Amino acid sequence: MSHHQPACALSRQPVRTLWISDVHLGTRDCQAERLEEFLGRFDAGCIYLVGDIIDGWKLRNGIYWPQSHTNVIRSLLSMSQRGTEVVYVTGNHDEFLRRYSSLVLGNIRLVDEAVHLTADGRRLWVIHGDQFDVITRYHRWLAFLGDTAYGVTLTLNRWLNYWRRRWGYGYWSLSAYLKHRVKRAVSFIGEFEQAIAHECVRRSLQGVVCGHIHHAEIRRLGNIEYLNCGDWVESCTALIEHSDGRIELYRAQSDGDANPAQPAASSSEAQTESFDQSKAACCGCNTPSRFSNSCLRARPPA
Ligand SMILES: [Mn+2]
Repeated sequence: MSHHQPACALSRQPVRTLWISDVHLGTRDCQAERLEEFLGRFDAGCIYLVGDIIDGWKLRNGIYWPQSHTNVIRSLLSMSQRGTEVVYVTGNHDEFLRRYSSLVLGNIRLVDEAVHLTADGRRLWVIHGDQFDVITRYHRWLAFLGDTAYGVTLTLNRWLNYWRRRWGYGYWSLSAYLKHRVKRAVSFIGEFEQAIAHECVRRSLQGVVCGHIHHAEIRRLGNIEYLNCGDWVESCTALIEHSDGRIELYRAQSDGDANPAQPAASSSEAQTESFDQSKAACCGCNTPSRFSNSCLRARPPA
């Protein structure tokens, strides 16, 4: 477990917007401590919670709700008290909230989707994304089944990393690895991205910020900017908009060191992180690469 050091209020980095998704509060695999540490680093004008923040599917099978999960909610509420606008975009795991959509509580808004205007004038669609996943949309039973298999992988992952830690190795996500291999192979991610980008074109928006597939990424799909927040179950990723409208993909490093500006250290784990980072910060190519890592080139400055 990482040591929890609440950032001093004065040292919070001012940013225009934060996006996080797929936190899955109410499940054992939610990395709530790391999220809370992340939230404490920034003073944001607006934060979008891009769905699957509270996992209603898991809460149905008995409550799992440790203090760290309450702390995340508390951090979000105190951000809103400090003046951060909070937009909660519902996802499929928190679909129980969808019946309250368009609820407004002070500067907290509950919506099914939103349009965000960046500092440099781009209009981005903010939506969880399950609406574009044929599996969750048309085969709910399959989605539940997949959810169970996913849960098993995450449990294996916890054990694996317990032993890796004991033997002095860094954190390594089995489920992220499997998902990358398997889902890429069945072209799940590619189709999801294409479908969502297509809808952006139809709505004449410049891009989309979504979550759902637990795969953080910033890439161009034709004329559409595709931004995925990732998750706080495995990868611990978020999107940050700076005051000039530039959007950055943030990856929390394990064990408390979460400074994205820092170059990777020499441990094997840090190398994995920087490998992922360069991949995520791609890319000039328009074709979704399903079987290769052809997106390893650095992204040209926008
Ligand atoms: Mn989802």
